[in-house]
Amino acid sequence: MKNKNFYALVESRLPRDLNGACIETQDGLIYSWRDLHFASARIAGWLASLNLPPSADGAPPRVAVQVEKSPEALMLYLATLRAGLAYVPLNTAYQRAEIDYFLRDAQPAVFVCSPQRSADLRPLALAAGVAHVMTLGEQRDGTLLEAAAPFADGFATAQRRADDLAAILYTSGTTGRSKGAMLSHGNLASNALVLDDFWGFKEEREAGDQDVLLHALPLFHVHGLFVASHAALLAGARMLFMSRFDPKAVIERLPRCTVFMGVPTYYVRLLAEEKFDRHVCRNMRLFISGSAPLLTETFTDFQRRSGQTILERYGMSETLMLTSNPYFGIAPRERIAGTVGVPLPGVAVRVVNEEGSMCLAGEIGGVQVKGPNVFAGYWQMPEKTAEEFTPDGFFRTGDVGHFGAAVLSAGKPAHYLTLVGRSKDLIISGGYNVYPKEIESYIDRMPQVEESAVIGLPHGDFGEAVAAVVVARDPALIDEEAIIAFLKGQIANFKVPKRVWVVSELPRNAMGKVQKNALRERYADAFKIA
Ligand code: MLC
Repeated sequence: MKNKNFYALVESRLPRDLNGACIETQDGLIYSWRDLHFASARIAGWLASLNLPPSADGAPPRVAVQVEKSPEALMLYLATLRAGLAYVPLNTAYQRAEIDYFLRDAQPAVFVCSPQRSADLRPLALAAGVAHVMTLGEQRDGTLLEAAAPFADGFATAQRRADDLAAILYTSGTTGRSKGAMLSHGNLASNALVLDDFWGFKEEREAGDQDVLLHALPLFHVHGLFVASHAALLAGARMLFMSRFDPKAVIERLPRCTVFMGVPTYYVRLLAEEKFDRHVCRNMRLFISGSAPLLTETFTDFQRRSGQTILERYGMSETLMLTSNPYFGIAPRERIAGTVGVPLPGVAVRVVNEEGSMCLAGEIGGVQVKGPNVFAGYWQMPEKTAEEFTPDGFFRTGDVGHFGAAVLSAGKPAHYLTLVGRSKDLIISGGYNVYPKEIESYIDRMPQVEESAVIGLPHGDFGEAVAAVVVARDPALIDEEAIIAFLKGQIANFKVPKRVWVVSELPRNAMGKVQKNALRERYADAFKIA
């Protein structure tokens, strides 16, 4: 039987010359393909030596990881797959209470955190039942690499089937409780192979040209961990790793690169730099944007300044990549601003109205998807999983959109998808999803608070910013500062409202439901778009 472990695919694509550069860090350190392959073997060897048993339901043991970005963090991810275990990446912004929830929910056998957070998180992890707590720092420090050092440079990648669990990605939920999206080796492989072709990596490789990917995204979400890293790994492309996005450092490195991927905030910040121009982008063949809507204004400004047409694509943790504007064979203008392009090969995308019938071109409805890239369900939430799938196996994305022309966007070709909103109450800030319900539940815990409504407001830098409107039991007892101070340290900073208004009551409709639209209108200019 062919091994469907995602790492087996990576292995089959390793460049012939293993001495070639695979990752280059900001400090100028160069890791070869051999380094990547050997070091991931040693970590996989250590993981295998733990002899971790699968869960009672057969799920592979989990390895939860909250570490800063580094080549070793990528090696740890690959090692986890090689050893046949499931990877659970956690945002570095998550605070104690959030980590506690994820550890109790995922029940990992191994937790790896940064050395700086070990004193705080180790007791928490042990109390949650984690057997092995290790550390991994940004500078090759920590206990994990020490433990892995004695193991062999070779490791026989564990045999896995396509539908075996490879990773669990936590996404916040409308109810405030995060859900773990279970992705299989087959999900990862099918999406990576499609993108290899669709975005021209394969063509470059076959032409003997080596792509260089400027990797500025974090390594704990689909975009940076799967889309970007997988593209480079399968293409044999060199990655220039930046520990975090910094527009000036990106501009310095762009002349050596061919591909860049980012969230819209990255493009807005690049445009704010005087030095960003055509010359800087002279060797670039592709800029890709995703994870949040790209404003038409950013798309056109970018085109004018750099001569490059951003390719916008659409995906999510549960489904990996779904649609993309075209790369090949079509004039750049056929990357249409405001659309997320066409369904990727092998991915079925349909727009369905409230009666469950397919929408006509231009008619707005719920976006549903099916394909080898779509996840199997939410970790230990069979009911939630059943709710989110239709009887014929399509996943309800929660996004609302239309194919082709619509009143709002006349003239778009019939097979292009445009997203116009979300059926779920969700804010996307700088590429991170924030569910208002979760933030409201924290604010409502303050004894001085009667109730709260959390909304997303237009923001020049983050696209949308989180804001809260709060009704106090006694307005003299609480203010914006106190509410923000209460939230910081409990939830990740990107979820903390950037503004809070204390009011006497919230607007409600006849049914008594809070009218968030009215609030969004009232405070629309709070973060005036630059
Ligand atoms: C940081 N801050 C944010 C924020 N990021 N606030 C709102 N939204 C965000 N996204 C806050 C910090 O908490 C801090 O607040 C202040 O801003 C400065 O922090 P920072 O760390 O210096 O911020 P910065 O490094 O500038 O980060 C901004 C960013 C980053 C845009 C570079 O958020 C980022 O890299 N985003 C990418 C997210 C991503 O990878 N998404 C992919 C998801 S996958 P304070 O109060 O402490 O000052 C997905 C699927 C798909 O969605 O299809 O791709």
